[in-house]
Amino acid sequence: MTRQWFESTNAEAAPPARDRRTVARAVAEFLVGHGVERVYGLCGGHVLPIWDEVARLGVGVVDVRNECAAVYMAHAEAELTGRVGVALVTAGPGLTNAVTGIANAAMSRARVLIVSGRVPRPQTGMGGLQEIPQAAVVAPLCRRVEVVSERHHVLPRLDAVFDAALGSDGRPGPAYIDFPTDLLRETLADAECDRAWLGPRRVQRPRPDPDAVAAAVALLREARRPLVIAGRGARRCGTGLVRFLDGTGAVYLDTAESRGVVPPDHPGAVPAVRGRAMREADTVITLDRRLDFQLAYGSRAVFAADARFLRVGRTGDETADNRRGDAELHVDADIALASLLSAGCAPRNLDAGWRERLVAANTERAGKLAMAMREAGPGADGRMHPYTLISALNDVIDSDAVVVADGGDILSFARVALKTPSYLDCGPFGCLGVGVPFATSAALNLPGRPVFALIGDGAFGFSAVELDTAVRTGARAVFVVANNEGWNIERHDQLQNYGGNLVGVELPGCRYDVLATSLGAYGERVVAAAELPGALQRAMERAPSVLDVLVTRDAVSADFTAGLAGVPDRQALRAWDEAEGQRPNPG
Ligand SMILES: Cc1ncc(C[n+]2csc(CCOP(=O)(O)OP(=O)(O)O)c2C)c(N)n1
Repeated sequence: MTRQWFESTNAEAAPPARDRRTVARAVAEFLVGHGVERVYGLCGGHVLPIWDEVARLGVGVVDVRNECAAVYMAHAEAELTGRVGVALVTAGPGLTNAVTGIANAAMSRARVLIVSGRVPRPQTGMGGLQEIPQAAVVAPLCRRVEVVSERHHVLPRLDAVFDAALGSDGRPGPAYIDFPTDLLRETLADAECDRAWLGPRRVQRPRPDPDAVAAAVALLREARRPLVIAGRGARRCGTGLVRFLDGTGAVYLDTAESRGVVPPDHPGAVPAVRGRAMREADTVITLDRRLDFQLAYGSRAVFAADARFLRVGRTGDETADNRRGDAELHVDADIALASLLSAGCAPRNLDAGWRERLVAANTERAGKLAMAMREAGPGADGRMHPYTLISALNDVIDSDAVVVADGGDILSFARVALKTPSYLDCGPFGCLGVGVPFATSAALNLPGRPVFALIGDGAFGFSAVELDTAVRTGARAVFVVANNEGWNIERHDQLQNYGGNLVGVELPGCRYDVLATSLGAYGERVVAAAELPGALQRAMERAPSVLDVLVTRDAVSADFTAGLAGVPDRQALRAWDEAEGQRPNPG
């Protein structure tokens, strides 16, 4: 069977827009006016008036199989393009299905707008079809929530939620708006539709306070062992971040939020000795990066007890979460770095030996990893090591590629060893299931760029049916399933910490390649390492495609060894947890 795509961008085929400007039409015009070229969603009567109008206006409608995937796809568009990603979901279960995606976007501060319908006003509170308190469900997760009931509120409230998602006056993140279906069908009079609302706002970017810059410069000049840790704001910096590293002699750690901004071979980059850099730096510069569990909450037990922090970010979320900065700059990272450099922030007395030792240790560790990858043999079950799969993938991932990782152990192996020029993964929400939707969205939004997703077999199951969406929309992504027939990182946890009482961690016998072919994608099972290069070539040529690669369950990942899966009490990693416990006055 040949599957064909009918992305509803076929505005020419659709009946022309109606003369009457309904509220739904105005919503669609607003989205078009704000540069929205594509929405992700699933149809439903409560939201069909908007669904219909966006398609008539030529906006692409990527129709998914579960609303959660729509939000993931909007999230990926936002992350990869900087635009606001829009999900259009119906009332009730449409929205509740979307909630995991909304929470994920909230944790990742992704620019996502969720548009929904709701029960018609005359039926409100009467037990109508699909009626739940939608705004209350999403309120804790969204930067702004608007429940529209009046025609003259439609455009101003859309403007407010769009701007909130964009984060032009604060941190970005998901925003939500809904309309009762009867309102969507009403006509919007000219007086109720000021065209000024239909265009995007001019984004204004604050300048740094000179006193705050002076304090930051003073702190940096005294630094002997400076470390920069970059979050999402670094993406704005381009070469400015490299200039800052070169100008200050700081060592550098990226995070998943800032992957790709600084080339991995930059002389200051020390990703393989992350813990040591955190422990030994005397000055830590966080760029638009929360001190969350991945950064030990900024703890004095993990970072040097007397380390001083310069925190850069637009809001208190990025400059004072868990730990106040000794200096704080409330501006975008690129503006902050340029101001600091031009104010002469270079350290006066850099400990060059420290940097050299750290870089040498990083090189040694990276060498060991390369050797471990080369030598990684099969497990006792005879199946290939995940590193063998990752090595084969690295051979085909070029600097143009977008790479997605999703899973437990396999995500941990990928984080250490997979080439990730542009990168998305489960994020701080640990959100299994993003792999297929993220990669599908990447392929749609960045056509021509190769897209690879490396996904655990467990994680794959959450969104596997979205392969159908990839096929229908012609999203040419390569999905590689690392199939160890289990929820392996949890299985290891049960083996080590629960006396081997294995409960609910087996996923035997699934054929993800056959699943793929049943949905019209190319599918191939790979058992032997020698088959990988050929299979990857075929998968790239015939994408969307699934390689179902059997990997060993005996390989133990760094995340498992570090204790992440076991969820320690005070910190995310066991060593950090123990250090925290030994602090005289933990607080
Ligand atoms: C939605 C969701 N459910 C459950 C978990 C808990 N969890 C974390 S890793 C993991 C196992 C993942 O298995 P798989 O994707 O097959 O990767 P593997 O560990 O086998 O490499 C589970 C269940 C989670 N993070 N997210």
